[in-house]
Amino acid sequence: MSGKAVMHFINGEYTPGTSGKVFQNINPVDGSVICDVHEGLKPEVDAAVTAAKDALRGPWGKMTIEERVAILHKVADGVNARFDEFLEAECKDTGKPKSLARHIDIPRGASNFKAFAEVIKNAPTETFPMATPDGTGALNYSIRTPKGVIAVISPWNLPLLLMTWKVGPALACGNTVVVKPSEETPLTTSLLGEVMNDAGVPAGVYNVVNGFGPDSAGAYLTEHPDVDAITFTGETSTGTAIMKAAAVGMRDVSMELGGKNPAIVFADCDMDKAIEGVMRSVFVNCGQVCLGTERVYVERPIFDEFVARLKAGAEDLKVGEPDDEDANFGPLISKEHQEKVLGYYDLARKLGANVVTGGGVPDMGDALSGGAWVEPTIWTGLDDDSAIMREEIFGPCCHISPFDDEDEVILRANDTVYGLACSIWTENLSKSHRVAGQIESGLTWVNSWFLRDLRTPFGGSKQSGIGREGGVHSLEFYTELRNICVKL
Ligand code: NAD
Ligand code: 6OD
Repeated sequence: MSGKAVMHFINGEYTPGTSGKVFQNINPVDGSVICDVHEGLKPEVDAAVTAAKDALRGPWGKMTIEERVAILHKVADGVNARFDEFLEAECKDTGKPKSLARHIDIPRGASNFKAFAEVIKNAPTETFPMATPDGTGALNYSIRTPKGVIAVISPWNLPLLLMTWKVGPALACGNTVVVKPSEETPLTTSLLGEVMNDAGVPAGVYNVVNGFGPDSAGAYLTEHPDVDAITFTGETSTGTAIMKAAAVGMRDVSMELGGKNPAIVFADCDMDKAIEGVMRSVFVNCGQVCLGTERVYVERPIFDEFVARLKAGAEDLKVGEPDDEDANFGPLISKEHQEKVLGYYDLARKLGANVVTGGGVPDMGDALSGGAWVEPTIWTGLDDDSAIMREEIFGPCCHISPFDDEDEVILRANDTVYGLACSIWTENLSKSHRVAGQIESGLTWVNSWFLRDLRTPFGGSKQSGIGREGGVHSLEFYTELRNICVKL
């Protein structure tokens, strides 16, 4: 083991807890052990939730919005001041290229705090003056108050970005949080505790308990009766388990779940832009982005050219370790996930797919042979009802199918239990609006992908989620809107 064991962060202090259990944090690049992680069970979760509940009644609960906003700006500045440490930690946990995390994960980790500080500072509420029979009238006005203790359960694919995407608005609205990061990626969530202390966030406002889901910190946290709401990002099946836990005590949930996202490429697209965009949406972060494309539909006249150019792009990706500044393609998160993705690679072959490129494990040499590497992979030739076209793989792979007309492709794109994201590639403005409006997903991009404005609603339809976060929509989840009626 190389690093110090990762501890929980409870009531402003790092603690190993009392469970006496640790698990290993494994480096996906080569399978080596990065460090041990203390596992939290019921006592650690109890301590964190109690600290969070008490902190609501402490200085945090009495601060003005302006004071809270100033502190959140300091948190963002604190992340930026320690940018290289966050970068190192994130890339160690995930194996992703530093060139990627430097532009996405860490900057967004900081900006999530600033964006929601601004939202809460500028959020209006409503007022209704009303007439009364005695002629004196009454005034209704609404106020937003914090919901209380928020449980934040986060995944491993964009660990800091997705955790702060929840913690930022939760704190901006005056709540306190207990975070359970993914067992695969505990480092940046832990490091953020130091930043919170340095920024003057009162003890108990930001708490972290490490561990797994079932029979571990995740389940104990979501079952805890003093947790007032649960915000979750992860697999749809995990979201189902968490909703069941949340039903006890009628706790509110926000669910950001899986997807099987389509890209629709019309013959009148700008081919260079479409190839560049679909390359990113399929392969960035080794395909481990919830918004990523796994089904590509290409209008028949340009099908062969598109397939050939995407193949060339995939074969041009530079596979490498995080420190390799030329690398734009890292390993998957774990050997377990590698096994799952390779299982789909095998299944595609068995189902008769044409393997356009990839389908195996790259030769990374002896030193990296214990890592979770897979090849970027493209298939053609499968039916829309095959498992490859229906199940979320969450790897660097896509299937490309031809289509002949607009109505057909809309039907096929919507033929899924998921509804998270879609991208449409066309230079025809009317068509882009017409098609976008008929796609059953929470997020549709035209001639772009993962272009984010944090003021916009973010979330999934169907089995991709419940609720919307982002901008003022986050306030709906992280606050109670109360009406006060004053008889004049
Ligand atoms: P996961 O569901 O396996 O785990 C997510 C978190 O839930 C982890 O912290 C895990 O420990 C915890 N957990 C697991 N079981 C639990 C339980 N019973 N109770 C409480 N907590 C539990 O997801 P993952 O593998 O970490 O992430 C990949 C998945 O996340 C993919 O399906 C992807 O599409 C989805 N995702 C969705 C979005 C979105 O915005 N919609 C964003 C990122 C990832
Ligand atoms: O950009 C975001 O705010 C966000 N929640 C992205 C999710 C990416 C999924 O992997």
